[in-house]
Amino acid sequence: MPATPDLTTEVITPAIGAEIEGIDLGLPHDDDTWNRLHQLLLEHQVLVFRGQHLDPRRMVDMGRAFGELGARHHTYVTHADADDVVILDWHGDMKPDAAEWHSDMTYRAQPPFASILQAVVLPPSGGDTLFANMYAVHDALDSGLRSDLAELQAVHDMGAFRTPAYTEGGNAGIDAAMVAAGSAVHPIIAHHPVTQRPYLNVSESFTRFVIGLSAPESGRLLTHVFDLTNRPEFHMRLRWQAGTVAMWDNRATQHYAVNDYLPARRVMHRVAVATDARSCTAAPT
Ligand SMILES: O=C(O)CCC(=O)C(=O)O
Repeated sequence: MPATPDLTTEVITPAIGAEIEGIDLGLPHDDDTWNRLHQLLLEHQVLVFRGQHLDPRRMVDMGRAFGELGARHHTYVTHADADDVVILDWHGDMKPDAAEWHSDMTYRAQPPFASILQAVVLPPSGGDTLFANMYAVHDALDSGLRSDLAELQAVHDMGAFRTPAYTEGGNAGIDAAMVAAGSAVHPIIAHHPVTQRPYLNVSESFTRFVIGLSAPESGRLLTHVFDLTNRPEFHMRLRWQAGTVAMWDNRATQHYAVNDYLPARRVMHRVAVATDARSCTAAPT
């Protein structure tokens, strides 16, 4: 095992993200190193590691250093060498499905704690990913609205993933996909299980309806808070290089994969870490 690496941290924006240098994630590391990375993840919410080129099995090992894997996505294909690695492969006239603000799989009662994503094939330009700090979005809410939202919960479901389900199977296809993906009610303002900080826990991809409101009231309220997530002062923008690995804390962040590169090809590998081994807590409720 290599000596505990001397990590260098470069903050990406005041809101969110840090590039971490001085570590080869393809090598085994001691607990101190993984603990340090976990601490950095809590602090910066998104960690970016350049030049890693991880074999899918090493991505799995990295994920397992943080917790149990699982919560595989209901539609993506998995890698032949490691079925905990899903492949996101977009090209030609396909319609990439992540060009919307979201936190991963919040239509589940226990969404994954973190995701690890590696760029494998990139278009000549474009294909960046934006990340938003949802603590900061919460903190920017008007105080009256914030206390109203603190009392409310919302339903999350699979959102636009209905389209491929319908195209492939009609009404029955949607019903089956909704059952497979499930739906979940979460508080609109959740508390991070480790930092205890409040964050805004609704996304335009997956939050459908505010419990207890009429449809127009729910729509107006959600549109208002989705608009806040769009403000660039809460963001970082990751320009990928092949072999760049990013890890994000799925609990108080959202991300948006910019769809500006087709028909060129973009291939990413992703591992979802279901539980946070260091906090023994799985769900951001
Ligand atoms: O492809 C990307 O940059 C992000 C993909 C994504 O949204 C996800 O992994 O949840």
